[in-house]
Amino acid sequence: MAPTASRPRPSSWRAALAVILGAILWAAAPAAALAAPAVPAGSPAMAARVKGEFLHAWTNYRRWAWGHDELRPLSRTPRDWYGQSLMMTPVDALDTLVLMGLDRQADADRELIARRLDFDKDIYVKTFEVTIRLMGGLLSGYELTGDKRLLAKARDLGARLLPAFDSPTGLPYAYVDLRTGATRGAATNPAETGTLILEFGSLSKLTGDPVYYAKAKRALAETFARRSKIGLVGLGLDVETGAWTDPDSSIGGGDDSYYEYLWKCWRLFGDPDCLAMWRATIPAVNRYLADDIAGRLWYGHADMTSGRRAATQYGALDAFFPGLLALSGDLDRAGRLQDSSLRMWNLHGIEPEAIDYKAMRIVSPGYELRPEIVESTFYLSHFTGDPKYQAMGRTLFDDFVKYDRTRYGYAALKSVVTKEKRDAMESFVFAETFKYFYLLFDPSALDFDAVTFNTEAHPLRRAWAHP
Ligand code: DMJ
Repeated sequence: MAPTASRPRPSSWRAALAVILGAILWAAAPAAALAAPAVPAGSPAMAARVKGEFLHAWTNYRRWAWGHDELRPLSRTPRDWYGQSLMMTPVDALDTLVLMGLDRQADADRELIARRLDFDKDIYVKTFEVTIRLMGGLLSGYELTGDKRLLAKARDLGARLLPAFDSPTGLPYAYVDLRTGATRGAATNPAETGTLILEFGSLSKLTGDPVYYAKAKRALAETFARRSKIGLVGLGLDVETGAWTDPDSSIGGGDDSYYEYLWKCWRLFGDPDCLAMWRATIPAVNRYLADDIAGRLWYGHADMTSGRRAATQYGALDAFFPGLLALSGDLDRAGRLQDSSLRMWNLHGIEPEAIDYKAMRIVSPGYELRPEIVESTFYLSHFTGDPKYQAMGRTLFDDFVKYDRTRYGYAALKSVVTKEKRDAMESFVFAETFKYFYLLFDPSALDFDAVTFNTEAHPLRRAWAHP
């Protein structure tokens, strides 16, 4: 997708005509017809602010940590996850730089990656994280820029990760050594076993080698096959025995993107098996995990076998779910749950990692600069066209800047109560948090219908079908 292939901005007379026609249709149309997506106009001033803040973080990353995985935004020192850099921030940030039209910075970043990113390292890496951040970022970077060096890197990485799937069940080990292919970490969860198909599948389609799609799809299907009789998955899974080690079921961390990839695998590849798995899963999620407390919709935890409520906990990671509900067509639940996410955010002016939604009190007080609530605001704005979501995004962004901005970037919070900062700025801030803010306020920057975002917000398209 070339960034230039973006939606044209409607001229003012066309916009006026659309409003008049909309009003006529509103009066005449049946309720179902009103659900059609209406892309909001956005806010150029807010988009410019977001871009300015993104540049503040990026410029400091460049100055103090160039080539390293991350910048520590309080001490202005670099951090590498595994002692050696895999360029998490440069790869995660590349497509955001392109979408924001920061061409000079994007070119410099792309050269850094193409020339210096080297996967031939004797280190155990997390299969899931490296796939969603690095493979996802390299693939979307390739699709946006046409730079074949990025595709070659993605392929090299994919080949090095393949041994992860060599378990007795086909479920991937949590860690694989990039040089030797040795594996470790039999203990894993559905998010880690089931969030690989978008990246590995795209790699197969782009290279013509079916092995990647096949391995990742098997891992997804093996996860699904282990659902309980009532259709839920748990939280802990052993890749060697295939047995559950933790029966807790939720939409939160450890399960979250497993659901996401069931739907998105269908959306990106049109794979009917993925649609069937989604259809066999989402009713159970809505039945056993959804929770109505005083007229408000939340999603809590339940035992995967009995469906009994295990905890009334919801958090920053769960806040992706309104976006997924909206993308899959359930705007009613999506809107209600998003209102609850905003309530969680407003408890202390910025969201904590987790709350007990029944008592409305904090369970885990940190804020990691997570994107999920912004992501859902973006999807809801796209699908409803309701200006309320632009206003919501403005509130979120104002708070984000107010509490997280530092002299050298953006910092996580130790506690949303005290607002004390932590010396950490994860690469997903560049890949996701700023990107979803930007696209919320400038929807014309990308053709939404042409792409499917991986769980790290890297837009993937059917590039193999329409090169
Ligand atoms: C990101 O790496 C991805 O969005 C993942 O699916 C969940 N956690 C972080 C952001 O919070």
